Amino acid sequence: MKGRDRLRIAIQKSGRLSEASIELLARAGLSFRMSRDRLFCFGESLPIDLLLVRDDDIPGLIEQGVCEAGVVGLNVAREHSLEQQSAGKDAAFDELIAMGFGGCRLSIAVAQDEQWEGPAQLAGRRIATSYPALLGDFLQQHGVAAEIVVLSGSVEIAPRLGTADVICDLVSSGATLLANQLKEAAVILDSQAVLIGTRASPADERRDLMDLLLRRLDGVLKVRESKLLTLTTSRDKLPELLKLLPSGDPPAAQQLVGPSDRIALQVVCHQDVSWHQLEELKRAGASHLLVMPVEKMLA
Ligand code: PRT
Ligand code: ZN
Repeated sequence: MKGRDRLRIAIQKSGRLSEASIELLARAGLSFRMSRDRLFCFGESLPIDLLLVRDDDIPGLIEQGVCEAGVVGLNVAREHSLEQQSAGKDAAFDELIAMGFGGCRLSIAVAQDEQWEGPAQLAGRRIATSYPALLGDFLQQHGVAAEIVVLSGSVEIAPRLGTADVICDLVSSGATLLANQLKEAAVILDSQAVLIGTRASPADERRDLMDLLLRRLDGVLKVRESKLLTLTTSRDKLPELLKLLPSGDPPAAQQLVGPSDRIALQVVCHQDVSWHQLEELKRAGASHLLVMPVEKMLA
């Protein structure tokens, strides 16, 4: 049978991950033409197309071979893998790249006035969630027997409705919990959007496309996290400053113009540089500190 020569990636059609997924793929040099029914995006710059679907369908679509990769919350990927595991099957996808957006936590939340002392407190209680497999796994790891009440949405109102005592739901700012007189008690999973992809890599042109995509996304994500830090200082302060520099590439030093011992330092840092770090550097003798975003990088 002839292999396929176009790669398909499934992303969320409309929701929290949609815009950021398209934006990241665009930064990796992919451009698309949207079909009229807005279910498909034809890849124009590369033979990589997008399927626009509900996030929960993405793992299954990869398993069925409809697409080779997809962007989902780690919460969705892990829930699906655990479900497959308990049905005696292996998940057909790997978690390939953490995409750096869609950050949230899957957490246990209890009433604000409840004193939280640990998971043992959940024994015998009713816990509402849309993530029964992840919750079940957490309870099992802690040797706790509780009743899992599966709800597909509005989990946070279950305690008020009397259908559960406790909830296990996604939290980002925590405002929803607060509005429902609940508080975050224990984090079950730290989540963010991930690119998942077929475990068995396709034996045709799609394999090279997948490699190219992964390389480019890796580059885009590295650049996004990187900052260029420059500062000036006097030569005698250098040893102390080098100890304080955020982790990054080896710094470059240049003599400043004029008859002085002042030098300029330049370093590509692999993460954001905080105000606190800048203040520490200044105290140790740095001045003219600048932090700049990095646009493109080819190491
Ligand atoms: O229609 P479809 O099925 O595709 O979308 P969906 O409704 O299932 O998903 P969507 O768009 O709500 O979320 C997609 C993914 O975004 C989730 O699977 C998570 O990986 C991620 N994500 C990040 C979140 C949140 N942050 C988040 N805050 N998903 C849900 N929430 C909920 C939270 O549970 C609360 O009810 O948003 C509400 C606001 O949160 P607070 O804590 O800021 O108040
Ligand atoms: Zn969904």
